[in-house]
Amino acid sequence: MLFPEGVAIDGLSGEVTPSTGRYTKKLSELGGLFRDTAAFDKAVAAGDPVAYEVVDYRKEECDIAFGTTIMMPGKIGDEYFMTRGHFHERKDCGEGYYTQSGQGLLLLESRDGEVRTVEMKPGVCAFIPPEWAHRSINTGDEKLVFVWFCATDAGHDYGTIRERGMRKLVVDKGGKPTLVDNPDFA
Ligand code: M6P
Ligand code: ZN
Repeated sequence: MLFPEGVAIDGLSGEVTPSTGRYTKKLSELGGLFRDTAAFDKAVAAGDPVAYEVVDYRKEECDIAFGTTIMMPGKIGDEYFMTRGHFHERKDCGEGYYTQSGQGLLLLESRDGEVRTVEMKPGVCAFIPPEWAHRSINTGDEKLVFVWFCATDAGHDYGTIRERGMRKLVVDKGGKPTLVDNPDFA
């Protein structure tokens, strides 16, 4: 039987207490994500920094799960540190991202090619509808910390985005995050 409990979420560190799992994505695990491969190789060789960390609170016997994502600031070429991006395997599952600290941009793309962005800033909860791929991008100089919540069995479909990329990129143009066409979009 599951029992209720309060879960503390620290909005600055992203720590979840108690948590049920966590993983860290180092830059070297994100090969193919950034266009500037020379800058990527250089950053990996120079210490392979952590790009983001995901902490979760999930119980397989329950339909909802939540947790945090802690994204480090950084850039590879003119692209900011970002998550891999995914669709959900379950076609009826959306997600919410409630930003607690930092600054970012959520890049979304529907199955039929619509593109939208939602600003990620403290106090804003982004609604991610089902069948929209989503990638979070830390456009600031500090950690970007947000709480996510979705169905426990929503599932991650990474293949689609990994194989053909997203239609748009968010790049630093003169210090401003700017949405541009992805020249490599297949
Ligand atoms: C959010 C949630 C997680 C996801 C994480 C990292 O925290 O959507 O489910 O795993 O971002 O994103 P990705 O898995 O695309 O690298
Ligand atoms: Zn998701």
